[in-house]
Amino acid sequence: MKTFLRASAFGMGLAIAFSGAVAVADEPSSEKLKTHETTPGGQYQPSLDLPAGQPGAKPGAPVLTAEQFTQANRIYFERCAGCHGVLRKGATGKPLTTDITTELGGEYIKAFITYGSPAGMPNWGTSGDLSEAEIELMTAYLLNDPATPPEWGMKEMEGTWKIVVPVDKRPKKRANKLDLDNLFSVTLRDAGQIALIDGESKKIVSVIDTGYAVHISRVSASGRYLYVIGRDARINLIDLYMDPPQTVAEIKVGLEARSVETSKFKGWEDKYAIAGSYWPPQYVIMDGDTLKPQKVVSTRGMTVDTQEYHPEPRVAAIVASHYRPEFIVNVKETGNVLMVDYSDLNNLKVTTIGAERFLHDGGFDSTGRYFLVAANARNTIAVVDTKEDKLTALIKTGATPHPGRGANFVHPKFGPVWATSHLGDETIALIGTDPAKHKDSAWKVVQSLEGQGGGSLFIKTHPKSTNLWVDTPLNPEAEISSSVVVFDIKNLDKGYEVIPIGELSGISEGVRRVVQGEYNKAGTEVWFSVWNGKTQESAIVVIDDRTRKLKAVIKDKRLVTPTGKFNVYNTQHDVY
Ligand code: DHE
Repeated sequence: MKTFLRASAFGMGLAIAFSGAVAVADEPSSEKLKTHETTPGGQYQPSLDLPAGQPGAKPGAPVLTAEQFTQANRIYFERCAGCHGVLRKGATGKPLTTDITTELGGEYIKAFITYGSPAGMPNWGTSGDLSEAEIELMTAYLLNDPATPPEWGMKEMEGTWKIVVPVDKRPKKRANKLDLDNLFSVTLRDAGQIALIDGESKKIVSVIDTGYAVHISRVSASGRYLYVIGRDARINLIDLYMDPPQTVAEIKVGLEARSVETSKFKGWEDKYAIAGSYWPPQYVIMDGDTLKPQKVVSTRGMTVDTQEYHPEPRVAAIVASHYRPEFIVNVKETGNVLMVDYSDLNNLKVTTIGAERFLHDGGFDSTGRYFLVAANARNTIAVVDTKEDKLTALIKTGATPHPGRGANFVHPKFGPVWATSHLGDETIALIGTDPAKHKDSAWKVVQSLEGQGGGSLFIKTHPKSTNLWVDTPLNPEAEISSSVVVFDIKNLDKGYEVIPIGELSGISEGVRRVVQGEYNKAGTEVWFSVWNGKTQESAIVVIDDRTRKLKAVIKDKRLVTPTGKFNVYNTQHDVY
């Protein structure tokens, strides 16, 4: 048993008096620590960057100056809020409200932050991510009441809404000669930009400023408009018909966000856009061609299992139904899938489908009828029937499924399947999706493939391809995180071939994480990002899908931290 007693030699001039030394549990063994440091999940936690006012000092708790509070707040939102919640009421991590932290005591908290826990708390101290002074600061911060970031309603949205090019000043028809169907929108994560890259020539057509740490791009039903959302909840509406394509409207829909989508049901094409936010927990429906906000709806409510109130359930993936005028909104912490009917915004009808907690990302089956979404912290895939608006199944897969939008193909034995890889283990789960013709296989894991390791984020194939590609960017082994594997769909039992994308890029510096395969329109090439640090060289590596050989390496000093890539045609038509 070890007690953690450390004098408060506080680099920031903050003297914290903790009431007595607290004995804590055994320091984890070095082997456990190693496991913990190298858990891919620990490296993939949401970070937030929210402004929040300092609450009054809590009686008996260490006092923080405004400067210290601002620093602690930033660290909390960047490192902790993703798991412990903005309001510190707990999410995938434990609650950290002051009744609990006071009971635990300062020394215990310090030790926990320093060493982490095998249950999933990262070892911020021994990993070198936080200095001793920062850990002292965070401990003092946690002994005080949490800061509440501001709400963001219609007034704030309207205050940030900007029409850059009014609808009547935009071209009536396409004004450029680009092959729009085969254009790629590439996230330049740390540059706060996207690059539009021509699929044929592999040349950058333009680089457009967007929100901070852009997350995803989505394309309107007609293919004209591109919606890009940043972590700072800023949306750029880009008109692909202009020469060159450019931002025609902008809005900030909250303080933290990840998802944006556009109406796709027949008769409603391009009419509306929707964005979901992490903070405040809400979604907003906007006009599709201007982003004018029309309806803001909170997602606060009861959890699906224990039916307790959750104050900050974040909006994760959103997709547009092909069967009804509905958006499918996945609420992470409550585990509800909301079918939001946009045909009458005043008399808004929302069907709440109870699924499973911690919904994150997902995609449609090949028919576009069923939506499969990962309840990642529950090792489950939830299936929703978007025709009947009902939960179809909850399927246990491996540890922390992370499909992106998943991959659809016809299995030689089990018929149509949808696949997901996993963050927490090396398996790839194939789930039968055809209840009409392959009833016995439907909504079951019909086969589990073994990939090269955990830390996978995205899996991809194309209707014209017989390859199934699996990345592993968060695997702790450099060789694995800088390569991908590919399976032959016609002969899955043969195992995989490793393609060393990082090496093929010709880049020798950095970790060269290889992330997210994306096909060109024809399904003949697959593009991977080689994602290095902001000041290092990154690239996009294009592989010939048939031969699995290198076709091109796209390098350009403007390609700063490329991550997600969205082929216009495939994104517009939900091809994956
Ligand atoms: Fe993502 C999709 C949330 C970190 C690249 N990411 C999504 C979606 C959500 C989400 C909810 C689904 C959106 C949709 O379909 O509407 N991502 C989060 C996080 O909360 C998390 C864990 C941490 C954070 O603070 O953001 C996170 N994501 C990352 C990354 O670190 C990645 C690898 C690099 C990056 O650019 O930030 C990353 N996320 C992506 C990509 C998609 C995505 C490329 C879209 C995949 C697709 O094929 O549609």
